[in-house]
Amino acid sequence: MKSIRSFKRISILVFGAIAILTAAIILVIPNLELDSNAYHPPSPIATIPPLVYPKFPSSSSLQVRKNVTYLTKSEKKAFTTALKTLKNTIPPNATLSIYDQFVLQHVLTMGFRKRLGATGAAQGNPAHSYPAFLPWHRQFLRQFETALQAIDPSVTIPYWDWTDPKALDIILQDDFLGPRGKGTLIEIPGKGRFEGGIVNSGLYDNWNLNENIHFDTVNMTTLGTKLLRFVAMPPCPYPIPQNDVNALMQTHNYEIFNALIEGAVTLSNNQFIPGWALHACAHSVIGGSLVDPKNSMRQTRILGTMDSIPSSPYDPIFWLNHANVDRLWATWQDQGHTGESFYPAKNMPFGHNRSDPMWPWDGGLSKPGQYGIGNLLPLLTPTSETVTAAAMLDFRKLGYTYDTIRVPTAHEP
Ligand SMILES: [Cu+2]
Repeated sequence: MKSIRSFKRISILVFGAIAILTAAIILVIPNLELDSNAYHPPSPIATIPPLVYPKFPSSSSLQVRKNVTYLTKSEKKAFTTALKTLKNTIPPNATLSIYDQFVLQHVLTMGFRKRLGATGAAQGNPAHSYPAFLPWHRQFLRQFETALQAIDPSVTIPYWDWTDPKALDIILQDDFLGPRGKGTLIEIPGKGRFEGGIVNSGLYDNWNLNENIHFDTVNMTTLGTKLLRFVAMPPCPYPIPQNDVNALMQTHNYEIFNALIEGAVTLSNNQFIPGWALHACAHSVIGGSLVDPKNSMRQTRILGTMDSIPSSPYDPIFWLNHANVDRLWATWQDQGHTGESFYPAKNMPFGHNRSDPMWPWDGGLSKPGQYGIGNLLPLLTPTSETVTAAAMLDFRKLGYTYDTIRVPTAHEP
């Protein structure tokens, strides 16, 4: 009798503790400040889903994104002319040009923190540090390409193969995306002297940046109204090692692929370790930052436009970098990682599960807080489009392909 009573008492205590704990979790979770430290991709030894290969569409009228080193003179001219038109066209009822609004969309993805005043469904950065990094940027590029094509239908976004040592010589020419920066010398103890600074010729005669959306993310101070480049500064190697790309392409798990290509972690002996690589290094190779000599993951000052991740679309090389990210993803998808089993369906922050809409294409479900300098949100023309990661998985459905992706033969379905 006594033991039954004490069992009952213990059960009530245990049940009560569980109830209190559950309530606490429910109350606390929505208030969590999600940041890149909160999410980790799964272990590299996780099980691999069965491989799924693409189904090719019957029509083959896909637009082709080309390697920048193969562009003809007239293709380069068409691309830069369309860029310049977007930069200088301010839509009716707007204060910012079409181009600047793309930059602002990208800046405001960093504004999804409660302490910045974010409201609504989105949790964490809708475009970076989590699984939607790849689909968010696929949609961002497709939108930008559509805007370019409204000016010249022949234009597609070329890609920059980071492993090709010739590519930068072609990109950084006056007849294309302009030279290295000049005028500022940076001395890094033990590493040497580097020159960078303002890029002011060719395309950039009249390329004024809005100083509130062009800033150093470490110190939150403006980087001014001119495009800045500090090319090939430490700590990233250039060209980016082919071995890093090969290792990436040998992974079979979407979350791991996504995290590795974004490039704030690297993989060593099946362990994730913080380190710059791939996409993040491509940003750094053009923009440049100063880092803590004892911890290269800690940036102490952003030098160039491309290495201020939020402001980076202000440097048109951004689009070529992300076309390469997207091309590697497309190639990986075609290697048997096609379809929905290769994207998390649940348990991710809102905006990062397969069927979640991704801000700013979320039908008004979420609103970023104040990020950047001043109150920037009113400068953005809202979009009515709703886009999920699921809708981004098949790049052919979006109407494009890459010159390195094989064309299906006639007998393939
Ligand atoms: Cu981005």
